[in-house]
Formats: sequence, C-alpha cells, structure tokens
Amino acid sequence: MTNPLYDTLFGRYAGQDSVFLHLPDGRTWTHAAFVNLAAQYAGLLNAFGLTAGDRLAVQIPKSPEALAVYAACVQAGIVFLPLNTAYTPDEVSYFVENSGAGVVLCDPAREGALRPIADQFGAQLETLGDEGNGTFADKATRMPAVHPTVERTSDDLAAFLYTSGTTGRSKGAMLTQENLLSNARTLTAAWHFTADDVLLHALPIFHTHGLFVGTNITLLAGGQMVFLPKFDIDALLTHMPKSTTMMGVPTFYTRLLSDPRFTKELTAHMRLFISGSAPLLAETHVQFEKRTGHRILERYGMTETNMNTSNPYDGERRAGTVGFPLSGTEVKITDSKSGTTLPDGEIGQIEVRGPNVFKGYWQMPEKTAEELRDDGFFITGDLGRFDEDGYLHIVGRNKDLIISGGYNIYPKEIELLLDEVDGVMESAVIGVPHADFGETVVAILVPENGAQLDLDAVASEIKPSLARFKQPQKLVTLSELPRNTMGKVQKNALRAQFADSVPA
Ligand code: MLC
Ligand code: AMP
Repeated sequence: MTNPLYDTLFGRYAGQDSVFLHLPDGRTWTHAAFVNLAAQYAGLLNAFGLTAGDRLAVQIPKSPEALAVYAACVQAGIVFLPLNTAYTPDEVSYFVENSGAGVVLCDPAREGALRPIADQFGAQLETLGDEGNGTFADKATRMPAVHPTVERTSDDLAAFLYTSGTTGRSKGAMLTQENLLSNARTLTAAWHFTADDVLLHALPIFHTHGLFVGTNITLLAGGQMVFLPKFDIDALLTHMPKSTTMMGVPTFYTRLLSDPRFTKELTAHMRLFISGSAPLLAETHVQFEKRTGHRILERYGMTETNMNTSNPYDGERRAGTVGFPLSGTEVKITDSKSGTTLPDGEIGQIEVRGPNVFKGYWQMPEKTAEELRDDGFFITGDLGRFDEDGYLHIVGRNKDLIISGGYNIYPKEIELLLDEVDGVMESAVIGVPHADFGETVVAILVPENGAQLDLDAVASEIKPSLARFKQPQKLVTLSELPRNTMGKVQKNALRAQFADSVPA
C-alpha cells in the first residue's frame, strides 16, 4: 500500500458504480463519482502549490463536495483542517494564522469577510458552496478525474482538528492516518457495520463525530449514507424508514422523543442508534427504549483520541455509562495529583492509550507534554470510574468545559473577551442545565467600582468574536465572585445559584 488511509477508504472504489450517498432531494452519488471528484480536487490543490504536509483550512457547508475535499486531502497527503461553519471571521483568523494554511476554502457567501484574513496570512482563498458551486468547483472541472495518490505512511498526518483549551487558546490536534484508520476498523467491527448499512447522517462534518466516526466507518464497511445537510427533524423522520443506523449527539435523541411522529413503526428498519459527544441522560435512554424498543448505544470519544469506549453491541447497553474500552485501547483511572492508577470503583481522571490517540498539538510542545504522557497515556480531563462489571461511568470533568448540543465551549475564551469590556472588572462563565442543548452558557460579571453595566451592550461587544453557539444566553451581575480560601473562583457555587436561570 502506498497511502493506507486513501487506499482503504477511497481508492478501492475507483470505477465502482455502487451507491455511496443519498441526498434529501433524491439524487444519489456513486462511489466512482465521489472518488473521481476527489481526484480532480486533489489535482487542483497540487496545482495551487499545496503538497504533502501542507494545510488546507476549510469552512464550507456540508455537501458531498465538501466530503470529497477531505478525500482529496488524503489522496494528496495534505492536512485537512475543517472548521465549524458557525465560527466568526475573528475566530477563523486564528486558525489560519496558527496552522499556516496555504489555502483557505470557504462558502461563497463568506468570501468578502474572509478574503482580508487570507490576504493577511498569505493564503490563497477559494470558494465552495453547498451546491458544489464556487471558484474551487469551477477550476476543478478542468482537472483530470484521476490523480496520482501520494505515498504516505500510517504515521503521517491526515488532519488537524482544533479544540479549545482551558487557557482560551485553541490547539490543533494532529491526527495521523493510523489514528483514523485504526479507530474506523475497531468501530466497524464493534458496531457490526456492513455493506448493507445505510447511515442516517445529520451531523456536521467538521468534527470527529460526523467526519471520522460516521463517514470513515461507512466507507470502510462499504455501506451508504443518507447525507442530510444538517439536523432537521422532518428530514430525519422522512429518511429513517430506509436507514439502518444513526449517530447523534443527545440533543438529536431528546428532539426525536419530543416529536409524536417519532414512533416504533418508524424505526422498524433501524438496527442501531448510537449516541456520543456529550452525556446522554439515563432518562433519555429509558424513554427511547420505551418508545421504540431500541436501546441507544452510548460511546465516549474526543477530538484528540477518536473513540475510546463503547457500550457493547451484544450484551447489556447500560444507561448512564459509556461501556468498555474498545479493542486496542487502554483506559485507566488515575489520581489527578499523583498520577497513580486507582482501584476499580474509585473516581479519578480518565487516561487513554492506543493507536487512536493523537500525535500532539501543532506547535505546542508544552501543551502536548502536559496532557500526553511519555508512556503514551493521554490525560482526557474527564473524571470517571469503572463499576463492578467494568463499565466506565463519566462522572464529571476536571477541565472547565461546557458542552452545548455537542459543541465544546471553553469558558476561558469568553471570560477573556468579557474582561476586556469597559466597566467589567472580572467575569465567570459557567454551563447551566438546558433541556435541548444539555448545557448552555451563562456569564456572571462583576462591574468595576461604580460602573453601571448595560448587559445588552456587553453582549453586543463580544458578539463579533464568538460563534453564536458560544454566546452567553444570559448575562448577570454580581458584586463579587465566590472564591475559596486559595482565591479560586467557585464555579460549582455559581452553577448551583444559576441552575434554573435559562428556560429551555
Ligand atoms: C445551534 N445553536 C446552538 C447550537 N447549535 N446553540 C447552542 N449549542 C448548539 N450546539 C444555535 C444557533 O446559533 C441558532 O441560534 C439556533 O441555535 C438555531 O440554529 P440551528 O442551526 O437551527 O441549530 P440546530 O440545527 O437546531 O442545531 C442544533 C444541533 C447542532 C444540536 C443539531 O448544534 C448539532 O448538529 N450539533 C452536533 C455537534 C457535534 O457534531 N458534535 C461532535 C463533536 S466531536 P439563534 O440564536 O441564531 O437562533 C466530539 C467527540 C465525540 O465531541 O465524542 O464525538
Ligand atoms: P471534543 O473535544 O469535542 O472532542 O469533546 C470531547 C469531550 O466530550 C470529552 O472529553 C467528554 O467530556 C465529552 N464526551 C464525549 N462523549 C461523551 C459521552 N458519551 N458522555 C459524556 N461525555 C462525553
């Protein structure tokens, strides 16, 4: 093999007229059409001057063409760097600068906003829209539908996925071909994916869940996807009867349950529902089984590690747990101070090791050293315990993180912006329970002596720098923040005080 990830997921489909994608408008894409387009894109990226190891930053709407950009990068050995479509230009600017991306690919609608950023950092800007339109698509039509696959080894980089940090600065998690391939192989086997499967795909393709877990497994198994542009309850209900599997964040499941059209009959053709990226309430699990007869299979993963644990396909899927370590992945619970392994049953930090674990953070050796031990164990920042039957329970987080509808939000990033606002002395950002998103963002502000804060004005001021999903749903003022004897802000106390402050 010359390029393990490309050969295994994409190259094998050259010339094959089997169906790969179903679109909501009834159109289909064959595997051959998909890999041909990817080859044209790979050729074009090379023609732009990008070669193996260079970075391509993409902020584009979900479409088959967008997925083909990923395949093209793998074929050309270019590092694929997908970005949340909700990020503002301010946010995108950081990723372009930090990654040193040579080309930025964006939605035609954002060309005006992103061109100055691309120019500033010496990157070429091209566009790709949700209908396969744009400058990139136009230029690609002139490229041949075959392209020489660049030789890569398993240890070469395939993608950078940025993940925020507790310092407020995002870190580029460097994922190798082996990280992605080993996890796809493990999950395909663990979840019994085959060529008969049709995955109902409504997740975004700029994160691990929708990009790697969903698509890599489908490609490896030779299955098909109903490829929806986003979560849309009507579309999900329409396409579920011809699907066999679905992957979603817990919000998908609570929204389905709140719709009376979602019935047992509608799920008759489905064999598996998988949940992850945020905690699934045991109550949701129970209600789902009552309504459909299906027990949701919950698994646990991260950007840096792909998937680590999963409830069993056969055997008890235990509500409120994330199951057992996946084959080839070691999971241990350690004391956060000493790092020693704790006996089963005790709560500690979750550490993982295996071929799924990333190579480190791009150009941040100190951050890498803090979280990735010399012996290969990665300190996840999650807290958990194994029960007497070996199921892993996630009981909390050692990191200051909010997960809203499956998107991670680091309070520090928002606090740094709030602290800059005139009249704000300091701030604390917390997550509070939310029926739809699981958690949502509340900002607590301490005004400077004598200052009167206009909370709407504060919200407007930070708006340009923050994606909509990160913006506080509520801002409140307090005369001071609760602190412990060490002077550390007691976020637990704030979370208790403001628990009911945001209605669903
Ligand atoms: C959208 N909005 C959100 C939001 N998503 N607000 C908070 N949290 C979210 N997650 C806001 C929008 O800005 C908008 O605000 C309003 O909600 C409606 O927008 P929308 O586009 O219609 O939202 P909707 O389609 O309803 O999206 C909700 C969602 C989506 C839950 C379907 O967020 C989603 O697909 N989440 C999946 C995230 C994911 O893939 N995570 C995996 C990470 S990988 P307004 O005010 O303008 O109306 C990972 C590793 C692992 O964690 O283990 O998998
Ligand atoms: P991300 O950085 O987006 O990859 O998010 C990873 C984080 O999501 C993990 O560290 C966990 O905190 C959380 N997570 C993922 N899956 C689950 C799950 N099934 N239950 C609870 N938390 C989860």
